[in-house]
Amino acid sequence: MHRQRTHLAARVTHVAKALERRGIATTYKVHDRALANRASRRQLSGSPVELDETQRRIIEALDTDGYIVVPFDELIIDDALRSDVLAQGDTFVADTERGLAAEAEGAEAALRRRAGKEFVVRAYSFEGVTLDPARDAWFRAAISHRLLDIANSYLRMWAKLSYVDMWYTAPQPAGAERAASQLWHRDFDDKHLLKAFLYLVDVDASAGPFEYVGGSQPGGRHNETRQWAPMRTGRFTEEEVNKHVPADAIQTFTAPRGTVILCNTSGLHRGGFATERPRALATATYCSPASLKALSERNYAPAGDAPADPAVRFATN
Ligand SMILES: O=C(O)CCC(=O)C(=O)O
Repeated sequence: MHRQRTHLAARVTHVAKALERRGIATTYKVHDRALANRASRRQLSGSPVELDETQRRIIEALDTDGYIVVPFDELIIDDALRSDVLAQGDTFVADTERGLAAEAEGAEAALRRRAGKEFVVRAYSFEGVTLDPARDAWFRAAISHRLLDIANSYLRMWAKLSYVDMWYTAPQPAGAERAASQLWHRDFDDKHLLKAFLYLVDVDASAGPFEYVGGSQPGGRHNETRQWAPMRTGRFTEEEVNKHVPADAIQTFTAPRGTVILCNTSGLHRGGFATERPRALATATYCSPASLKALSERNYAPAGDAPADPAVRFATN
């Protein structure tokens, strides 16, 4: 009797979860086609932006390949902003290394990590931080028109800035296997996605470089492998990727400090499997309003009054 009840309860939970997943996916689709994203597409077409040559080149590459690598000084041309961001990165790296050293000495773990992805130490994580652009240079860069106009133009709508953070990935212990986002995957929470990764240290092959299958974004030339769908989670084995993707489509981004990778991570990607050297980067995610309605969570609240600029206000609220 007890065993039967346990079995039934498990089945009910399984069915309820499946229904919930279907409901979330339906909410996303409705918002993508008819509601939030439609309104957002109108916002962009109602107030078109002027892009310069660099921004146009970036969007063209993102459309074709799903990624582009840009030196930070081409992306952010404001010298003071760039140097503030890099200084903020240096402080984050120094604080994290001090925290890791203290933990190694037996201090209670005080650094921000997320369950299941403990190999990444985060500046903010999902702990409800309030970000003030006057004090947070990376946030300021993320909402600068230089970057926001690229995100909006690539996504063909006013984007939401859903995630702002800095990550530090310490080398894994010898013999560790790839786990979580170190394995090939597609982000399941939006197909209208643009992530920025700014390397804060030199990243070589031993520091867990970010990797991407060029053209694996929705609509791309290498998009056949288990295509993106809302809530479709799961990892891809190396064999599966190699079977469907030519070797030269796999991009491994070893690069110096001050390199930015912009990329649509609903395409196939992985990274952060540091083996010898640590990797540190600043990251920002732009997604569609449909994603925030159904599938994503914002990791910060903007400080102070709503920004006067309508596209920035929209992105951060
Ligand atoms: O840490 C990495 O390089 C991978 C990051 C990732 O999978 C993501 O941001 O979606």
